[in-house]
Amino acid sequence: MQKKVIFKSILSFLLMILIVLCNFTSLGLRPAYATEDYRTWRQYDTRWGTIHLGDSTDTMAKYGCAITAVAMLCVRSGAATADKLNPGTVVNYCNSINGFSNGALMSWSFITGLVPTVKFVDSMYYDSGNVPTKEKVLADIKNANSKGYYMLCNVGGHFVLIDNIVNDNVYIADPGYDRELLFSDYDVSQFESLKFFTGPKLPTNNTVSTDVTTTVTTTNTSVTTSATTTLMIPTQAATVPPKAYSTGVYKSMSVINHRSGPSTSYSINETIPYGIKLNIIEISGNWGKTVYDGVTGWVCLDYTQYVSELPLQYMTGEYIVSLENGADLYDSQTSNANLIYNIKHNYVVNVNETSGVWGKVKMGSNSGWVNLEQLEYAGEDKACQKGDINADGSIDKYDLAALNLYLKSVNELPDGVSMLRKSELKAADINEDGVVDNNDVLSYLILICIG
Ligand SMILES: [Ca+2]
Ligand SMILES: [Ca+2]
Repeated sequence: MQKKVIFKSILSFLLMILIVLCNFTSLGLRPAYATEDYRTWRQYDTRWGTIHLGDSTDTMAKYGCAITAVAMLCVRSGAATADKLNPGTVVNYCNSINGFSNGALMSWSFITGLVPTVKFVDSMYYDSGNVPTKEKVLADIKNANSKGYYMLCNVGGHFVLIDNIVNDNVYIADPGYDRELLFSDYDVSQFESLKFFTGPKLPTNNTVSTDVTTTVTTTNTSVTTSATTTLMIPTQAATVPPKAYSTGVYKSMSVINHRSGPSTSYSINETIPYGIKLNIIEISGNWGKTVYDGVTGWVCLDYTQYVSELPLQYMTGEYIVSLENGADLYDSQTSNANLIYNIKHNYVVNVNETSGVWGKVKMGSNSGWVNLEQLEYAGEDKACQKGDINADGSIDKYDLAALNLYLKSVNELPDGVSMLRKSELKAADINEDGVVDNNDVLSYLILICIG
């Protein structure tokens, strides 16, 4: 008995040491150098690559370009130094204020809470009504630069920092790749938007901000570096680049009102949750006409984000429930019909038939209809490496956690609703016996603990 107790305490002591060691190694503590160049920051850096964006399965390594780019912008503008702020600090802060929804940033203005002298001003979107050509984008960037803005560019779903403008060359700092010239490295026709910010001083085409001069080698030798520290932000507000809305598909970026006419003086038909894709069929100023839940009305487009040109066509295949409150499955194609089931947030369903905005989902021997405006099309089957369920490039505790959650959910969910996509399930079957079960958990444990 006595021996057993001693053995137990030795075991727990060893376990404690192991846990402490694991914690330190998993933090990947590296000395932070004041002279670190923000242009070398990559979203997949081991210091922050495994941090999740909110409570989604998305990681910095996979979707951290926006956070990494905004961290770069803070240092580039002289508002922060690389020894005090990096993409890890920014994502942790954003998580602490619940700044993500489904892994997507709720608002760029969050950064002011962490770095008070950096402020998000506005976005300029490119689309069929504002076609991105090299001449157009270059003029927009030069114009915004002359107004005192620092900029991020969405080059097709990926964010980069506009670092320097030298004649007609736009140099970038890229969170994903070792790329440095905007127009040579990216296809301008894919550009989606520019994001404008102000910093503690006006941007100048200096080679680097003063905080990071020591380690940087630069090719922009002909640039003047004068007056980088003496310029101050003008007291009057800078002119915000005008927004030109055009018809197309827009996504609600907050809870918005669906009104009977194009101004706030019209009555509210219904509120539209965050993350809903809307077909905007007519424009009146900053208002867009759209049919939502069978009713024609208007939404203020300032609270939306442009997604694509019309029309929004629904395809069959896997869909993910993007709404916090889930999506309702009805016995016919109207929300007045009988409710069959509420499919919870982030769950996956297979839509095997579509009719307008409605998608048919088979659930056991039953089937029902769900409004596809409330779901996110999962796209083509993603290629998952065996074991890497969340497709972040490594097989680790996060994949194991995803597997455990899945196994727990299987008994509670009806046939046809799943926590994981088909391709993710294929990856989860790590022992390749055709079923996903506790034997896979065992295989994961062995792989993660023993390596
Ligand atoms: Ca993984
Ligand atoms: Ca298996």
